[in-house]
Amino acid sequence: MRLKYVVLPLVVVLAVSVLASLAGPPADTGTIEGRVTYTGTPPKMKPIDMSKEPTCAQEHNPPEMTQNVVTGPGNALQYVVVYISAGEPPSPAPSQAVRYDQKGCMYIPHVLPMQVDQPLQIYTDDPFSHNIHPVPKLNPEWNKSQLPGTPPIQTKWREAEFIQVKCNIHPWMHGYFAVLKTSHYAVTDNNGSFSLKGLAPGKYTVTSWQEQYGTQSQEVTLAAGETKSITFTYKVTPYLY
Ligand SMILES: [Cu+2]
Repeated sequence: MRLKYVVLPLVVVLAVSVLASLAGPPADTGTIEGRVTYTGTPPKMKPIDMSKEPTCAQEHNPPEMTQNVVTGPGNALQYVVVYISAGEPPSPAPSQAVRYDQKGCMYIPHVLPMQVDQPLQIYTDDPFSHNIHPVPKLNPEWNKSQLPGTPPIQTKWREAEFIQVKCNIHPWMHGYFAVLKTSHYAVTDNNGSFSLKGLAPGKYTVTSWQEQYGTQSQEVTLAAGETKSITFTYKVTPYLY
């Protein structure tokens, strides 16, 4: 009897929201994009000696270089995390997992961004054991051995922070987890470029983080549908801290 008066509007509301989600972000959202660059003389990265694990030494010929400070054309800095650190409510954790790989005695990618409470899957692709050892300050610390051919480690992080990742078997293995409260983040590519899309109009704090040189922040006010371009510049020295 009365049911159709309830069901019909509900169907209409559902259909409209499905159509809206198919159309992508609302037209009035904007973008903050730009580059991360350096001035000064960056430290020289060194070839990684993998002779303790001959399979890896053979696989990387010429050897991989250390990744503490990776530069690109036009004074670009790669592997810098750029993210919204204030100006929006925390984003809900996505159910989709992020993937981290141990491959050829390297962590791939070198810097892996994710959100607080987002599932993290750590794979090993190597025919020998690793012992992955993240070193957090706010989250609980752990290390886990992973034999070849075993399923990925399934985990997540409760607190936002930048976590150094080491391997207790291969001391040269070195990477970072960037655990963030926002869904608006990027890691710079070899041109130092980043793009934060789908931002509602408002005033934001944008922060960049580089593993040797730390964080920098800028305030950016974004009007509806606007694209703003900003640059972060790090003063670098030939020495690692
Ligand atoms: Cu290892």
